[in-house]
Amino acid sequence: MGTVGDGSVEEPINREPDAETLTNSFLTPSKSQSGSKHIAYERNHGPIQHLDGDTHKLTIKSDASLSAAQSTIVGKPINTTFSISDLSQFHQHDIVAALQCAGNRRHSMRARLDEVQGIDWGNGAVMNAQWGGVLLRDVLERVGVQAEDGRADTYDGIHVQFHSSQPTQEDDYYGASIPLSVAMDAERECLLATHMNGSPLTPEHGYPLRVIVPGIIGARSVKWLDGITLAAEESSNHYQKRDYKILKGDIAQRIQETDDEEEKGRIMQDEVKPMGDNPINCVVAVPSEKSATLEKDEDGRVMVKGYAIPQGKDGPVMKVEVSIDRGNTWHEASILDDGDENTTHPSNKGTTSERGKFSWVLWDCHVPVDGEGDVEDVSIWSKATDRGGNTMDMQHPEGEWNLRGVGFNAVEGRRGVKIV
Ligand SMILES: Nc1nc2c(c(=O)[nH]1)N[C@H]1C(S)=C(S)[C@@H](COP(=O)(O)O)O[C@H]1N2
Ligand SMILES: [Mo]
Repeated sequence: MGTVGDGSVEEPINREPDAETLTNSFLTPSKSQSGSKHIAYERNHGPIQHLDGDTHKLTIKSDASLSAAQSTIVGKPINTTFSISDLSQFHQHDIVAALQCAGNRRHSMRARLDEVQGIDWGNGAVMNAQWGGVLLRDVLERVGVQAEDGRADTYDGIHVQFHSSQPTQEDDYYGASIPLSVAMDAERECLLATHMNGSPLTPEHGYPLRVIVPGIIGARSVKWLDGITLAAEESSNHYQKRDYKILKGDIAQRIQETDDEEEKGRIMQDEVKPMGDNPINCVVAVPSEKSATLEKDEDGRVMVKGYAIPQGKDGPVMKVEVSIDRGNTWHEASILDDGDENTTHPSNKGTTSERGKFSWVLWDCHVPVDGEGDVEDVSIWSKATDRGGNTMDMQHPEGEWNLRGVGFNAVEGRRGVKIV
């Protein structure tokens, strides 16, 4: 049973903070201190679920689609059920990871490039949280999946499908999948999460159990998780097969030109691969979307602030640079949380050398402004580089269009700003 404010299948709750509020803290709280304001973004394709953590069950199965060889890896046939209390018996693991909706920054793409389909997200459809729970890998190993370290290709063609019995707008449940190689990758640290920032998940964020797939678009981090199926196919759920895809060029054109809904779906389903890793991203949060002017300080500098997210598992972000002259001069930003204890794996100190590999970084930069007078129509660019060497596309500073407005990561953060 839902309560007022949970949204419905027809009108789910979707909300985000403004980017300035969002970047006030390294870890994004679910709500403001008084509890009156939602802070961490919420993305729902159906009503928020209120589940009972004492009776909730997660069922893990293997599927008949697996070949004989695949069944050997998977340890066939699997059909096991865990309660939340069963899961609490596994080694408890914490990671700090950014969770970003693929539609983050869609408004900028729409306003700047061309019309796109989807919720008009600003720059706040992202959060950075400390997630606690158990490693998906540990649970899969327990039910019989072989750990094939160094031989990940033996997982080829096997998918881990996630299931949530939540009615959704486009399907009768919410589902997603990831390749088994990702689920078993020790470097990826996929979690079956029960906690966010040290407290049990709130209903909004998936209580009592959700998936967290670090470095991969938020759509795969299934909330209110009640089923996992190991199969030779991706999840057949709408949100895996017919949504969250980058539709551009000829494919976008064909989809736009046909009125046949079935044909549109078929093209999306059969011709385009699902989105996976987040692209590297760097976003200007201050000046916020609402402010059209920036004031110089007594040293003739302006203050620009933001956040940056690494690509896939190639984090952390090592460097952020800012330009207010269309890329002629770059100024190195300070990464604010550098060395901060929050950027480590909090309860696993000493067991990993990784510092905030899946975390965002917050940054700020004093940018010197040439000359005395006001400057009109300034574009603010910001560019991140991660440990894997990924950086942002300088060929298309304004960004590149795609039909669903997903994966936007333009270096141009703001345009039309006046410096006074
Ligand atoms: N069951 C379920 N899980 C879900 C969704 C959903 O609608 N239902 N939305 C997905 C999407 S698109 C995103 S971006 C993240 C958002 O997580 P949040 O609401 O905790 O911010 O959850 C994912 N998991
Ligand atoms: Mo999303």
